[in-house]
Amino acid sequence: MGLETNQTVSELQSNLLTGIVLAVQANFYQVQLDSAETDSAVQDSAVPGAEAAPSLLCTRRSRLKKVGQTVMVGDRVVVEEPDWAGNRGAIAHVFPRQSEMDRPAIANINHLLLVFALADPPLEPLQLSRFLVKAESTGLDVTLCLNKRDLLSAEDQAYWCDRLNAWGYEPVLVSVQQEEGMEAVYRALHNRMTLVSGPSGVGKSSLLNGLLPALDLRVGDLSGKLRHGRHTTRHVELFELPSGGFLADSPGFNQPDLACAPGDLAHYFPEARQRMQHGSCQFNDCLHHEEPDCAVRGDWERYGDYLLFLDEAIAHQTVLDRSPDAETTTKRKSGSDGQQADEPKLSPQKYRRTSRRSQKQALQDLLDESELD
Ligand SMILES: Nc1nc2c(ncn2[C@@H]2O[C@H](COP(=O)(O)OP(=O)(O)O)[C@@H](O)[C@H]2O)c(=O)[nH]1
Ligand SMILES: [Mg+2]
Ligand SMILES: [Zn+2]
Repeated sequence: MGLETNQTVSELQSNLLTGIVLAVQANFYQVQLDSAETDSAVQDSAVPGAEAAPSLLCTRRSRLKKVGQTVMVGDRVVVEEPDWAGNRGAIAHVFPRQSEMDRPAIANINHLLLVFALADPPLEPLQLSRFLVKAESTGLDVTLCLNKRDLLSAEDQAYWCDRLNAWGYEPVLVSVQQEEGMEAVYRALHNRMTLVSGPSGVGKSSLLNGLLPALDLRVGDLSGKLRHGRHTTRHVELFELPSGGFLADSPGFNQPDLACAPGDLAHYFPEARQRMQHGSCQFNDCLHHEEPDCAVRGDWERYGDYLLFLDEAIAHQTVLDRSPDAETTTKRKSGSDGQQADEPKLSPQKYRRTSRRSQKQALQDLLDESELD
């Protein structure tokens, strides 16, 4: 009794089971516990064959539901009532998020790895520009990785490097297949929470498979397990890197929408940012189009892309201005969709008293099943 009340805050904290949400399906959360604190807990419970950092299939405490606290992939959480034998637990607390994304729904990402192919499919500058602007709009660090360099001559590789340098980027050229240039990718990923993004067919799944040998993701959109066509990575899931850090594969999307405020757009082009640093426009609200005395308008390569995206941003803004509710129907903010996520889609009884391996399998089956439609 006396001992308990004399516990310091840090002692209490060190008794908390904390972890990270790797995957979410229906109202189940796969939580990987932080290894340092689970070592002793697992040893205490003397579970034969228990690994150093087990992952538990968790539910969300009803207290969290009541206050509308959602749980997302990437969330750092406190787990209570661990059932080591059944690998179950309950999420009792969600730590404040460092970042939060809507599509895909993921928390605490601090780095984007944008992957494009130099060839097969051919590198489309406008598409790359669109992805880069979308990436810049998140405010996160961006690493641009150009894959399949094995398909290009040294001259053609140098051409793309020079061209992208002029855009303000230093791309990392790799061949995932030939395992060339990968050291720079490892360095960029080390100890970060990275979301991998890019169009389909550029080698994202191949890259993740290379980084996480135990993974065996579908390559070429064919299921490794089910051999079922038309599979795309739709559910976001986090994977721990052996060397430290986490990676998430994002659902493939080919044409990210540029739903930003027109006045923000120029800030998402490094070339325009540089021009704004060195000079200033006559008008504070200059959109760098036809205004007099503009420091940004000029003959830089992507100025045409800027004008094209500006039209899109203005069109988006016009829609928003006309209907004040448009934002809420197109954007699913966390907190408001909490109820939706609570809809029980599967009976929890299904998962009782099963081994960790079969629970992991069950979650994977869920993920796979819901990708079949
Ligand atoms: N030549 C070449 N092909 C690659 C390379 N990396 C991946 N591929 C191929 O590109 C195709 C698409 O790869 P995948 O990983 O499924 O791309 P994802 O759609 O972005 O996930 C597959 O046929 C891969 O074998 C590479 O470095 N060089
Ligand atoms: Mg893929
Ligand atoms: Zn201007």
